[in-house]
Amino acid sequence: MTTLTILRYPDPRLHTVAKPVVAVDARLRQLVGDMLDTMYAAEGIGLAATQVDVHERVIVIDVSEGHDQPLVLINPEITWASDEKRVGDEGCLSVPGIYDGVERSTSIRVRALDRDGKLQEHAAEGLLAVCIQHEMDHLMGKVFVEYLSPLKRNRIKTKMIKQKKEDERDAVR
Ligand code: QAP
Ligand code: CO
Repeated sequence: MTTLTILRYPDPRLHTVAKPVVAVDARLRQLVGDMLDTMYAAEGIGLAATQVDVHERVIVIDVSEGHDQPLVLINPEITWASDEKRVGDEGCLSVPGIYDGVERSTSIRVRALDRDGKLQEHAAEGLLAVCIQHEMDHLMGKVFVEYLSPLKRNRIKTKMIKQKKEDERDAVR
């Protein structure tokens, strides 16, 4: 079991645009395994490679109750998104303690390679659809707080910087 360090907003590396994966090989499967370990350890429901400072198009998600249904999306592309949208509260492992409303399509279709390199198409709605859209934003260098007002975003930024300083102080104590 290997857990990776999750970048915290406002780290500028979170704004890197990820490149397509060129081969689903042993190195990539190791990355996927480490990302799943990291997501489960942090009690998250989704994690994009961008958040662990790997700038390739890889996402892991598990919205199941038992945390036993991992979904791995490599080079994901949204092939359809409903015009119907809804505002729902989101959080992010890179912005701990912050939750706010974001408008997303309620239903989507996504095409992606799985961890065996096989092309799959998934239909998603509800929390899964929201989570896929949230994680795909990360691959484009976008963090959910960027949908909020500049006032809210600046408050969050200040809070995160203060929290980081406190964490660093606690680490040497
Ligand atoms: C994205 O986020 C998401 O603040 C995944 O203290 C979230 O796994 C999509 C987490 C909600 C749709 C709805 C956040 C854990 C986990 C925190 C996460 C925290 C501990 C966030
Ligand atoms: Co996130």
